[in-house]
Amino acid sequence: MKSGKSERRNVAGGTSSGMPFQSVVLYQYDVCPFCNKVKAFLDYHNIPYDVVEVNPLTKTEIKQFEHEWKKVPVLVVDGKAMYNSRDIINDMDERARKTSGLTKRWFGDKSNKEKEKEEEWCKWVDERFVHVLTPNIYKTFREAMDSFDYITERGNFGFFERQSARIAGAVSMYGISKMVLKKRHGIEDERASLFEETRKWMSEGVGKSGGQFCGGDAPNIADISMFGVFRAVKTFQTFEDVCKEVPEMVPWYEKMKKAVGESSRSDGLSN
Ligand SMILES: N[C@@H](CCC(=O)N[C@@H](CS)C(=O)NCC(=O)O)C(=O)O
Repeated sequence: MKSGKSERRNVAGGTSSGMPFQSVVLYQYDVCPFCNKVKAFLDYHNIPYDVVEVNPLTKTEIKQFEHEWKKVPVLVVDGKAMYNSRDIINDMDERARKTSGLTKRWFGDKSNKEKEKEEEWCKWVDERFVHVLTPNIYKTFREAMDSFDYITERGNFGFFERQSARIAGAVSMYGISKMVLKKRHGIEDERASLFEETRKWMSEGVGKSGGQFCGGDAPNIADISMFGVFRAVKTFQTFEDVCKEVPEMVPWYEKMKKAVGESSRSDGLSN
């Protein structure tokens, strides 16, 4: 789907709106939760970016980077590669704050208490929520197949690669999810854990902020991260089930959707 923002996007050639970056390129897997945190952050700040879809089998696209660990996301800003979603977002946030022309939504200064809360929930998203969410998209074999239909459609696969990755991916992730991921993260019933953690986010993360977001009256980085992670699975059964079982999450998600706005990808695709 094309985004209405695309006409003012011109990453490779720089931008006309006082952006401090000439070029921002995200190396990603389309449904990777960590990549989706970064995309939500860039979209929120209207930072134009190019996307390079990495082939998860060969990883050819990221072999050029020197980092010892070959994971996505990698964000390359004016030729400098950055790794690890939280570091990427923190670094970009720092730059966003220094550049008044950059962001349409200036956060204002955060108190130490607000920063601590933001950090605590960002950590929780990375270390708990993402790991509870992932086995859900492979919960049944049907869901694993649906997930891989989507993953391989949006991902960077050749025609034959796609056909084999669909089946092989669904079979292996269905098994890995049951035998490894759930055990590693102490999950018995993946949906029940997901509903429980989503309720926790709403009651403790958002609920105790005194505002509509974890950040209070405006989203903080934890809101943006959580939104990005959910948005990655918005077409999946998992998301539909969360909306049904944890209905208090829906108004927050809708407000976040509005706050983040359309995608600022230069290819015009929506996230
Ligand atoms: N802590 C890292 C985790 C990144 C991560 O685990 N990415 C996964 C994709 S969701 C990955 O690239 N795994 C290696 C692989 O696919 O081989 C971050 O926040 O960026």
